[in-house]
Amino acid sequence: DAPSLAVVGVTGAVGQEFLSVLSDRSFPYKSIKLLASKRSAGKKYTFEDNEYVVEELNKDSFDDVDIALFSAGGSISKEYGPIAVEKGCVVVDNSSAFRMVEGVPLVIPEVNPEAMTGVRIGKGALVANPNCSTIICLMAATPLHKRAKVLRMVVSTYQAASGAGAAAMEELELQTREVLEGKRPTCNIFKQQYAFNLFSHNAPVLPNGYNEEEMKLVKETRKIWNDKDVKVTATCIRVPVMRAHAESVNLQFASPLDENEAREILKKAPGVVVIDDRASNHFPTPLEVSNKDDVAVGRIRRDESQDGNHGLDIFVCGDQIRKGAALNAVQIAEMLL
Ligand code: A2P
Ligand code: 11C
Repeated sequence: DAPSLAVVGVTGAVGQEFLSVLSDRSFPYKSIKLLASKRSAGKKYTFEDNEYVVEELNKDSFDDVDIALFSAGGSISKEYGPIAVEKGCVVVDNSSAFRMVEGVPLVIPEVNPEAMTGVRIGKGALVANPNCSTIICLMAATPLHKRAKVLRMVVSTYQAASGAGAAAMEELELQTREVLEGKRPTCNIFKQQYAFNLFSHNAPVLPNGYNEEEMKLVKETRKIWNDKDVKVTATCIRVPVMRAHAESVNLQFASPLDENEAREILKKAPGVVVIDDRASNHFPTPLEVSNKDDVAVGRIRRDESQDGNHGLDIFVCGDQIRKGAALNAVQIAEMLL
């Protein structure tokens, strides 16, 4: 029997993408329930030729739901995730609420599918979708890690508006227009001007000086790779790009790995495309990966500051809403079928 589905946060940027991805991938379902806040209750969406009315999320929403895709923020996940699990639902949660909880699988299907062992329809469970920056980084770094073992990874991100939700995307568009018209830009989502600017990621800054987004890259990588010793350091920056993140990743390996072999490994990696044309200076861009499933990798080169072939630099771009969120979550749900 096809599962019954629920989408929590359906009016949001990721919620809408859940619907597109489910449809694109012909995900089988018996029924689908669209859930959001009271503000959106009654709103209508057409999905696969049928009209659905958004319902207000409540504690009875998950009666008879087999799989729920959540993307309505961490506090909603914390409140309603356990209620859904109690009712026997498998929750695939896009928030950070449960990622680091022991026993909750944190899954990128191409990277650590084994983490899904024992999770099945009919048995309530939480499964966490990693942070978008982590997913996009590890899609490229993992095939190299499997060959030469990463000892240390230095990540610098260039993160799109979509990571902060639909309202941030709207604000970027509005501000761009306002600035061009010589008006003062509206700053509701971020405290500073976003259009024609960039700034340190808006996540709270912690006592160690890193922000939460940076520490997610550190901790989530260790959990997903099941390697508590891997050294990761990150600097996360918000750039005025609509929906795809870019990341510069420097890798230090235990075993030598030359750039040509790395390029061949990445060409064969599932969910990865290599765009690495030095002659025409053509490498991945956020625009080229927008609305695409694959993560693009380029600038693959030996790190000349490291001995022998023990270091590589790569540049990665991935659609934040798709592989960074909705697609990865739907792929997790597909593993249950
Ligand atoms: P709503 O549109 O009704 O506020 P984004 O990440 O793009 O900002 O989207 C956030 C999503 O989370 C939206 O679908 C939003 O619905 C939903 N959401 C926010 N607060 C609640 C809530 N209290 N109950 C259910 N859904 C919520
Ligand atoms: C961003 N990754 O691009 C963030 C937002 O842990 O899921 C999502 C935070 C998270 O801003």
